[in-house]
Amino acid sequence: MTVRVGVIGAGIMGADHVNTLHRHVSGAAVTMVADLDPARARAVAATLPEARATGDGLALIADPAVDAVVVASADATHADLAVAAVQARKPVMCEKPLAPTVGACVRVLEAEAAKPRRLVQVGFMRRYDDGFRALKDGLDGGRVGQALLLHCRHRNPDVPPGFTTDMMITDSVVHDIDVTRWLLGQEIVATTVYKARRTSKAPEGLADPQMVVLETAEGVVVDVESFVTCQFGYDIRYELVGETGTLSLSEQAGVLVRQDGQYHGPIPADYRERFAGAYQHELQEWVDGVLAGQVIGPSAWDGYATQAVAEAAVESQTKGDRVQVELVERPPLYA
Ligand code: ISE
Repeated sequence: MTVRVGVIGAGIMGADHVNTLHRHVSGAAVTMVADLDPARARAVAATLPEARATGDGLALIADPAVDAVVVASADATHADLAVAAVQARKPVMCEKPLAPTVGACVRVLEAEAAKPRRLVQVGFMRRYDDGFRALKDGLDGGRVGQALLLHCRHRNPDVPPGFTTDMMITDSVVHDIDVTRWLLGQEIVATTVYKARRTSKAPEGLADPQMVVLETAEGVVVDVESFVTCQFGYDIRYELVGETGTLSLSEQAGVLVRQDGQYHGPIPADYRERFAGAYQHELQEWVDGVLAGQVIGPSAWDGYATQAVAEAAVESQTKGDRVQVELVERPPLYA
């Protein structure tokens, strides 16, 4: 059987997901592409053997030739599109963030609760990366005892025009928030953001870099370096400190060279290169789940809880204080 997938959003991530679904995922065919800019939708649809293009995401969701939906449009449109897909009882893989406000995330939770079955998956692709999975297996397997501290480094070479200080949290650190919750299996209860000395390489008005501290329900302290204009490449590092040892994410795939008294290797250019394998696993496991009638990846609850932490961190950015995270009660659907 084949899942007929409609992709909403033909920008960088939408086009990337179309390409991944078409070339690397079995059991799926992209039948429709939507974008507010119909010419952009047509250009991406033209890369496929048989796909229609539209300027209307809601029409794509309603279309009988679409069984399941990928949402990769502008962040502000995510919640409405996810709710429409849920109401049409079509599984939806929604890029992060689930919605740019906690209130809009709650609307998605309510829509799912009304069905009531899981139809929404959120695009936290790091959970599908081999290295991150090995880190979790090591911790869950008891290799270093209980987790005490987690050090995260999240560096981008540069940012697109219009990137703002709060987006360092809402666009970037959201991944580290999600990994923290998933890896440690605990909610985050408080956060404090520290702005470091500002790099001269940051565009006007961007407070880069920052250190985001997260505190979990069981007392693990997590520090996340967010540095979005580091210049040298895309650099993700993790070290978990346990009671009897540490677990570190291994270095990227690629060849390391020892030659002429030097030791060096490649640094990925961006997140699409670094996480190409993770995006493939994410979409393959989503398609397999859709075919089996079960969506099991990062849930709308994960999208909601991550957004709640992100909002608290943005508040801390402006206030300079520690901010507590308040969550609604977790609905039984996400037990
Ligand atoms: C980008 O939007 C992503 O989602 C990447 O995974 C992240 O590393 C990057 O910082 C974001 O800007």
